Amino acid sequence: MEPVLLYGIPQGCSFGSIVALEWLGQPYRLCRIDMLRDMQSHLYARFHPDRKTPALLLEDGTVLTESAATLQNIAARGIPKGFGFAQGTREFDRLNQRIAFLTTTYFAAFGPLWHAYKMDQNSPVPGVLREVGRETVAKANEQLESMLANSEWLMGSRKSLADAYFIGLARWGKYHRVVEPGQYPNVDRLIHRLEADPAVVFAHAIEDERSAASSGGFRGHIALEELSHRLAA
Ligand SMILES: N[C@@H](CCC(=O)N[C@@H](CS)C(=O)NCC(=O)O)C(=O)O
Repeated sequence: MEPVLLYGIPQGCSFGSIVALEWLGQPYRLCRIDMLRDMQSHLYARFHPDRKTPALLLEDGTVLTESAATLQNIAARGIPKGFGFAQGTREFDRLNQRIAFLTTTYFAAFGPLWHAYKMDQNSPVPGVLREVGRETVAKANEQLESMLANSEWLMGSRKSLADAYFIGLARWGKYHRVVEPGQYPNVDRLIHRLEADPAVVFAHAIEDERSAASSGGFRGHIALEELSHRLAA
């Protein structure tokens, strides 16, 4: 059976892995995880002991966690068509560097905002965390803004899986109301270019449970309960 991506809603960073699978064009399935409801189950812990998304169930029944690892797994499947790159090449290093920046610095910048989101809003702590988050997100966006100064895409002149992951996180600036339109023109240009991409339109439709037209190899959803027998012992 084809690989299955366990993606999280709402607003999961797994969004980028859905986009990546669409771009790859090979058969895959999706398993929807409501992060506020399904994640604490014993069953989910069998797929991801740390109870996070994404998780990629591979053909041999093993589960790959961590976005950086799942993206590189997806990239490697597309090496023959120039979608991923062999380790040791300059392109591999460049893609790896971009993914590393996004999964560490950029992802972590939003951490205080997500902590605040989950807290009792009557305490003064969420307000403080939101201020910290506003600063960390600004710093990370400034870094991105200069990376994109002379580049159409994060890797330069070609679209890559770093862009797929980026668009899943970039929306958090608007969601938490810490980034204004026009504040980072290069970042905004990349966001607009990506939002028009059919795979991104598809991933939004999937998350929102609207009718979604795949331009890749999507073979449908599968429930978590149905997946457990596929896990390697
Ligand atoms: N380092 C992990 C982070 C995964 C992560 O924190 N995922 C979030 C969604 S973006 C999650 O599952 N959150 C659920 C929770 O913390 O309860 C990765 O890159 O995959």
